[in-house]
Amino acid sequence: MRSVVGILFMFVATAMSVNVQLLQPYAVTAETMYHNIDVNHDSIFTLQEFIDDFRQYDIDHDGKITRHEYTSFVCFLTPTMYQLSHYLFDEFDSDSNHHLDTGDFGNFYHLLDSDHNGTVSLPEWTAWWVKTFQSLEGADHHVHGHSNTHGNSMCT
Ligand SMILES: [Ca+2]
Ligand SMILES: [Ca+2]
Ligand SMILES: [Ca+2]
Repeated sequence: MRSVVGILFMFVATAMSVNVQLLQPYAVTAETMYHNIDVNHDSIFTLQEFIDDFRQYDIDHDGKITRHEYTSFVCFLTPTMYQLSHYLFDEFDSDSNHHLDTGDFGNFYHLLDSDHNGTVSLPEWTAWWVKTFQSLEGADHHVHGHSNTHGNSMCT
């Protein structure tokens, strides 16, 4: 399965509980994700590839991905990743309007494009994910304002 979160699942599918440290080394995990989302393998991850990747989460095909759609899909794939999926949703929902759409994907893409040259390179991609994975290590301690109690604590 080709998906950012799907690739994450490959690394943690055997975990009994959410533990982002199982994704270490983070740079290797991020590089694997980059190559999987770069569908045409031209070593350039485009905004369109990112949007296409997320389309599979839009269960009712209304062009928006709600938290419920996103986390339900994660539950379906790998229940052990359910809690982490809420943190990732918050990261992606850049305007905090509780659904993901092309505006969020554009914002996210430009956030990763740290040298503002219009494309997200592998080093730019890796830098963001390593930083995010490291920040999620402290997620249980509620360190940066994100609640870990959105919805149910486990898949139902
Ligand atoms: Ca939808
Ligand atoms: Ca949004
Ligand atoms: Ca760039």
